[in-house]
Amino acid sequence: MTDTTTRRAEAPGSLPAHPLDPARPQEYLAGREILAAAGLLGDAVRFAYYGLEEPPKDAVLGGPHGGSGAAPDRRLRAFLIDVVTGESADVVLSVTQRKVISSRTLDPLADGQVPILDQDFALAEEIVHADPGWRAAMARRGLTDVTKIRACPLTAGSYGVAAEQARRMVRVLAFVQASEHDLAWAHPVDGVAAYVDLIERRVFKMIDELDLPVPRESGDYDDPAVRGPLRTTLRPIEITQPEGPSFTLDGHLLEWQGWSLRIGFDAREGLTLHQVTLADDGGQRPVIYRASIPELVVPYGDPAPTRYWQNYFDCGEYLVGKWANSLELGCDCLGEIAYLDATVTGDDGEPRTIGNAICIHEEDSGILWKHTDIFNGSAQSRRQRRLVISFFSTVGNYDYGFYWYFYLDGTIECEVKLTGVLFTSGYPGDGFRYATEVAPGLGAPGHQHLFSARLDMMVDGLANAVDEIDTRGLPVGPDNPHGNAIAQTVTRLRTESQAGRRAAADRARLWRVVSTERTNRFGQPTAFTLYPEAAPILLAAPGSSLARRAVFATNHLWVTRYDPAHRYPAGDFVNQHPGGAGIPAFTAGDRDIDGTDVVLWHTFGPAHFPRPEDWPVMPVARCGFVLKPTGFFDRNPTLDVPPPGPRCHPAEPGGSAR
Ligand SMILES: [Cu+2]
Repeated sequence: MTDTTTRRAEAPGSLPAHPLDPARPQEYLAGREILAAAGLLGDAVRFAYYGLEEPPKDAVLGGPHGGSGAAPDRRLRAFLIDVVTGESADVVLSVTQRKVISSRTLDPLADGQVPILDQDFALAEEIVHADPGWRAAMARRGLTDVTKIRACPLTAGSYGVAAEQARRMVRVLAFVQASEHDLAWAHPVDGVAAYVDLIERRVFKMIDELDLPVPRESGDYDDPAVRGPLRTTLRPIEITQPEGPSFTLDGHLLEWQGWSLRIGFDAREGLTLHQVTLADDGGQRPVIYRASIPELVVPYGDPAPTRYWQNYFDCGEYLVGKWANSLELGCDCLGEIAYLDATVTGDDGEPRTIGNAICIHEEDSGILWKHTDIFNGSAQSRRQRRLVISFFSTVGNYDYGFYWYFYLDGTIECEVKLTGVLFTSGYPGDGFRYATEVAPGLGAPGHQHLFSARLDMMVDGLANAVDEIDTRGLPVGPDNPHGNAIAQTVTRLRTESQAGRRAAADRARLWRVVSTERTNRFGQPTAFTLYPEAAPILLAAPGSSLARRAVFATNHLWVTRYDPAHRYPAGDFVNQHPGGAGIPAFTAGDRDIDGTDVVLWHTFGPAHFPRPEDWPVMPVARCGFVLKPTGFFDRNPTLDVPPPGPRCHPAEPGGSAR
């Protein structure tokens, strides 16, 4: 194997070099001491979230890394919960000033709950295993050995039920794991849902409505009896870069082929990209101030009384970054790889470093451009390359790979790879509309994966605006007598209410982020354009609980004016939140967004009705979006890319390509 690791970015003990660098282990520890000294850490207090409180943009851009002035405070934000009383608080502290800056006690009815804790996984199982009602429900199904039943703590949502709203609760579904290596997802115990109060540590309600047999067929794809013998016909593919990669990584600053960006990582959002700029005219031109996927909701479409509430917000409720995988060279990442570690914390606020969490490498990406000219005989082709920054996270049954690609021609692409194991149910029989039968008696309900990308744009500066571009054929008329006319219509989205938009595949709808200050040689604004995939938005009914809680997913695009407090599109506290937070609150003021500092919120992701081929482990499905420079450059910026090798030069027929 020729794959190699180029370098590690830094020693874990070194001091932060930049205000946007992720929080370090010693900062988490110092922060915990500050919280303890302020009396906020009793024995029963746990950290449901702990991460860097990024300084506001003006403090970064005006500081020593962007201009003049002092470096901003290093601050951390903690969501604390007392697991005996249930009281939760949102606390911001300054490591620099060694003090608590703010602390607010949450009101569960208005704010909902802090995210699921690590300990809740084991606790939920312990609680149902000890509950006589749940044991009786299992026994009725012939399941008397509860040690072989796995329980999932599933976020409860908010359905206006008084007995639920003031509690910190999860709903628990069960799966049989007959042996240590059995794949439990293959054996759902459908029809039983236990509602668990995590503070009282008891089952307060049982739903036991349906009696489908537990599907028996093994889903253990590691088991030779299930998968069969491994194929022997694949010959090696080796990727070599004998002179090393073309990027440099200095701490968290990554530079490649004119691109410059900073890499961050957060327990809630996972990978974050900062200060993305492109070299041109001897300087670095800003493109994006910050890009991340701060929310992801997975709503399931089976209306069964035991499962209608299944919709998981994997960032706001489960903290997708906390579940990042340690990536293996030669397995997860091929070629000349640089890794960055990520540090998150456990329930006790103790730092936990995930080695090799972020993978950085360069890839060949096929043809960049190519032409054989029929007149001058020039035959030229160039190879496209991309810089890949990625991480993988396992949230329960699913695994998500988050990939950001930067290309030689200025294109930026975000791709999410969805894999892992389907969430399963019993399959009642032919004609059942809400699931696919993927093994005998085993259903996989239809669902969506709706991601929200937060793109804090900065195209050639802070003064930006967003245009919606539609391309349409025009009707026959005096200007179009033969009916062949194709035209673009450009509509400026002037206010936040106007900028709640849906994709339109039949019009090739695009959204263009333009500089309102800089123009290109044609006098047109320099711009980057968002190309959406136009998959369905939220399919849950308007007026449903989920439509209130995931307003962000009811459009493909929102545009807001930058506000440092607007970070999460379903609100800061998502777990059991009744709705109305995030996007609807951010846009309530209907601010002017023409020529200001704008943030785009882009919803994307598949409506996933599973196939039998998605079982027992799902081949990667892809979704994402693309951002392309549009008049940002005055012409193709890759004419200077050299031919890939001597054989790519034909024998000088008509001189070099112009
Ligand atoms: Cu899916």
